[in-house]
Amino acid sequence: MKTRAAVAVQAGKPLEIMEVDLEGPREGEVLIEVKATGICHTDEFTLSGADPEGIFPAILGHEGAGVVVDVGPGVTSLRKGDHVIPLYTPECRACPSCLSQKTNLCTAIRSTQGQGLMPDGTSRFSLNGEKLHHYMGCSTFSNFTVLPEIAVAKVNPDAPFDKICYIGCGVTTGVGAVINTAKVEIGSTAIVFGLGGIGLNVIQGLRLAGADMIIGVDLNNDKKEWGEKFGMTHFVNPKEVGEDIVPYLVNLTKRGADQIGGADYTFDCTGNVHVMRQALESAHRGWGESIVIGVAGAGQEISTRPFQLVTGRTWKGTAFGGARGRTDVPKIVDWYMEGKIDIDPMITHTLSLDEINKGFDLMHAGESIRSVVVY
Ligand code: NAD
Ligand code: AHE
Ligand code: ZN
Repeated sequence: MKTRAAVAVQAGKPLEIMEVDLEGPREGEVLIEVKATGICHTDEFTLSGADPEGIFPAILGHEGAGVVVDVGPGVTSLRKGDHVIPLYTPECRACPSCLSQKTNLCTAIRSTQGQGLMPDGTSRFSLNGEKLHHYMGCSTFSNFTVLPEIAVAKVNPDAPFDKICYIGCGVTTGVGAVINTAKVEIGSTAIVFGLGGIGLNVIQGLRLAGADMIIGVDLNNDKKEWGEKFGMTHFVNPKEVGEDIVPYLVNLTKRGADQIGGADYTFDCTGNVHVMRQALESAHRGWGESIVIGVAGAGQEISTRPFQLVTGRTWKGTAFGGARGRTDVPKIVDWYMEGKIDIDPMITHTLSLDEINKGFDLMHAGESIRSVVVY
């Protein structure tokens, strides 16, 4: 079949909207009509050329929602008409990682996914007979896409596509980092670095978990109002602190009899390795945990004095908020439908596929939280 898609032809170039060829689903695969897709900073990261796994030409996008329109042979858990969210972190429930119950990082199809291919090593997308690559196993910047059954979560059919697409990455990543990865306790102190589409969801996750002090750090003062909407209690702009931000934050988190300072939990939502260090070092001596969410470019490395770890701080990372997609994503959709979490105010811009490059411009300018493309 033919489908309209935004194609990443080359790193650093705007996406090109065109009609491409899409093969139907093979064994264990489903064809999905994507109804809406968010634009995540990770799409920008890959398009920019900073992603060591970036492959071109490719169809990017990994934050979608849509409807199953066809199923391949052997598919048992999905049928035509199901409302679904594509999963860049699948859940096969059979690989050693899934069976370990220690991680959400299913390894069943990770190697082909990283090569921009379906599990059988081929692509369903092409243009004039030339292969186009899949991206993060999702390629939601195409009106129709094919996914393996294990990478699809079936969700409440009453939920609006243009909002729940955000659960396909940003919402789950932010809320899940708090609940699944950090396992934040009631009364905790926390610092969130970077108040974009991920950081604001960390903030709403912290509110949900009952954190007392939720400090947001961003270079953009417009983010103060945004953070406060979702539960932030204090805002810090490093440019205005006029000193090293770490001692400033350690001082700010001194409470009652505990005059050591440092937050119980800190989160990097910037992808900047210098910020990751600040986040680790502003965690509390003895027990503070710092969670890396941001994705850093090829060649970037993190560093700190080992003494920071010797004295009891823990550095952790999280992908997709530690969520097991087929199990957890439907629950998060229900939380949204029940009013337990907010999504609507964070979707600041709704665009057509033809306008998708504007979504990247808005992100660069710091003017959007999430732009969503509606097909
Ligand atoms: P975004 O562009 O919406 O937000 C980034 C925010 O960080 C902006 O508000 C910006 O002003 C702020 N910022 C930039 N530099 C800063 C600095 N030095 N100090 C303080 N604030 C700073 O991006 P997003 O969509 O929220 O994504 C954030 C990061 O998370 C990206 O690196 C993205 O690739 C990554 N990500 C990771 C996962 C995962 O599973 N681990 C999932 C989604 C996104
Ligand atoms: N390809 C990059 C890493 C990109 C990355 O870390 N991706 C996150 C999701 S970001 C979503 O917006 C992730 O899930 N990582 C786990 C995985 O298996 O990819 C690189 O540096 O090579
Ligand atoms: Zn993402």
